[in-house]
Amino acid sequence: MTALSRRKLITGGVTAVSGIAGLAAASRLAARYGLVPPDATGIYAPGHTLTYAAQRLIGAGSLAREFRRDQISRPSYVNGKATRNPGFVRSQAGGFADWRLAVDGMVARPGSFSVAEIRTYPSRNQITHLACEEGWSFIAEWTGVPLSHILDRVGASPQARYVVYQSIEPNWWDSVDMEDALHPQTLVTYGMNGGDLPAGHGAPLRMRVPRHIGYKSVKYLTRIVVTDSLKGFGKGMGSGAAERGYSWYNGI
Ligand SMILES: Nc1nc2c(c(=O)[nH]1)N[C@H]1C(S)=C(S)[C@@H](COP(=O)(O)O)O[C@H]1N2
Ligand SMILES: [Mo]
Repeated sequence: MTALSRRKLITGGVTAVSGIAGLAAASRLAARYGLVPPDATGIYAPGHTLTYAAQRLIGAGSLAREFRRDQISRPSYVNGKATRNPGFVRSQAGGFADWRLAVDGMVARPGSFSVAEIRTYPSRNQITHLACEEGWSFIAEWTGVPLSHILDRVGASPQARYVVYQSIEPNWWDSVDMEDALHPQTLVTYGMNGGDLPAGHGAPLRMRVPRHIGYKSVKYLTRIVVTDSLKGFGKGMGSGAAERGYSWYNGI
């Protein structure tokens, strides 16, 4: 069977049984094809699984909307002040000269990159919408290097299934599957609206995942880990936010 006809078959199966009565059956089918998200436990399991499986099978590869420059929100909404994390404050005082982004896990060439080094990689600009789960949102232009470029550089293993990313703030970490990690709009950003990324928006480096709700765009990025399982990270739900009650998969 070709990949396309296999995908059609699975899509048909998952959606055909997706009425309320079919949730459990859809979950079982999704499980068989590795389409169960890491936070699918207890009463949320069928709903989370169905959302994720349907997105992966039907919405695969789609792009988040991009806007025109005159649609950029001015001023940008900032979710409070910059972090007071001591490591951040110290590094900021030195102009982030000592900030490092460590990239390891299932990679051939683990590395630790300075902000200056990351700025030399091929960059991309995009004007996208960031929506918080609390109801506010803003449009901004983001500049950064595609995560896929960094994964290429370090030689990420083809067996990898997820990319975990961590902030200098211990509670803020998240992960995406390889489809979102390799997505052309998923960027490690250092610029916003034509200037440097402001401290409150996550300087000096921030993961920007415009296909997902705001909390997946983790600020003050310090580490990226390539892995085939999320079990060894925190409570195994793939996300600090998921441990606080939000969904791991929250695609838009
Ligand atoms: N490190 C870190 N990343 C974070 C957060 C945070 O508090 N700390 N807040 C998240 C949430 S809930 C949202 S909605 C967005 C807000 O982005 P902004 O501060 O650029 O407006 O950042 C996300 N990334
Ligand atoms: Mo948020």
